[in-house]
Amino acid sequence: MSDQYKQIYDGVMEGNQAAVQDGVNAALEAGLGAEEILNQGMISAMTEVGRLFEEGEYFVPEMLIAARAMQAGLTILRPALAAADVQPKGRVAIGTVKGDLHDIGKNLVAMMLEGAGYDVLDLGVDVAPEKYLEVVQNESVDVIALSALLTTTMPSMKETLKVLIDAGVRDQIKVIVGGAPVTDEYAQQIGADGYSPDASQAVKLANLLLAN
Ligand code: B1M
Repeated sequence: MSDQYKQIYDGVMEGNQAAVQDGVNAALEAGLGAEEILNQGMISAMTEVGRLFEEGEYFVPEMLIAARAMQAGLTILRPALAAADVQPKGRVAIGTVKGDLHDIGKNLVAMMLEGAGYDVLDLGVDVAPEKYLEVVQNESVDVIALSALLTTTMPSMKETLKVLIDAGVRDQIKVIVGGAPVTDEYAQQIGADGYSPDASQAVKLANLLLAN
């Protein structure tokens, strides 16, 4: 790995926003391609962060600061990516379901997906089933990701699927679910396409479902 990619990679791993931004600026000035900077500097680091999280070496705080460092770098890289017409791996709309205001886990999932090369549309919290439907109908998304932290708001996941089915758009997209009280069994019961227990596995699930 060249020194410039390594500075970005190490900066993401260490959650050092300034180092990542300096590294991205230096790499762009040196004429390196935006896609290579994204893949070799950032996505490879976030993949490693996900692996360390799964192995219990990184915890949520480390993953959050790494994701924030990557976002800081992306802010600088985004115009160059747009100019280079780099295609995202897919488009994911993510939100916390109706009645639920918890967004820390959802934000982490959004950042990890973005770090993995997805175009992420963050719908925020307290997202009604009808809002997801509107997004599916108007925003050409590939995946809808639903987060719920309360047992009382989990039924909104089922309701969202029903609204998508009733509108005849269910087959156009993949629906994935997660959040502390959600289980694989529940995901199967409501007819979601997949469940992920954490942010790192949400990326793997999206990759699997979209065959990336
Ligand atoms: Co609330 N809260 N809270 N809360 N809160 C919990 C969830 C609770 C377990 C606490 C407890 O009682 N022990 C409990 C829920 C009980 C239940 O229903 N099972 C609870 C409650 C009851 C409430 C209120 C009702 C309290 C009240 O007012 N009486 C209220 C509800 C408000 C509402 O939403 N309408 C409430 C409010 C709040 C705060 C606003 C104060 C705050 C939220 C701030 C915010 O999010 N901006 C808050 C917090 C912080 C928590 C705890 C302490 C932490 C949640 C968190 O951020 N975890 C939580 C207790 C706990 O979990 N220890 C609790 C860290 C985060 C990284 O993990 O969100 O699980 P998590 O996300 C993970 C995975 O779940 C997964 O990946 C993430 C990263 O690995 N994941 C997905 C999440 N979404 C995914 C989507 C996917 C895939 C994976 O898509 C495919």
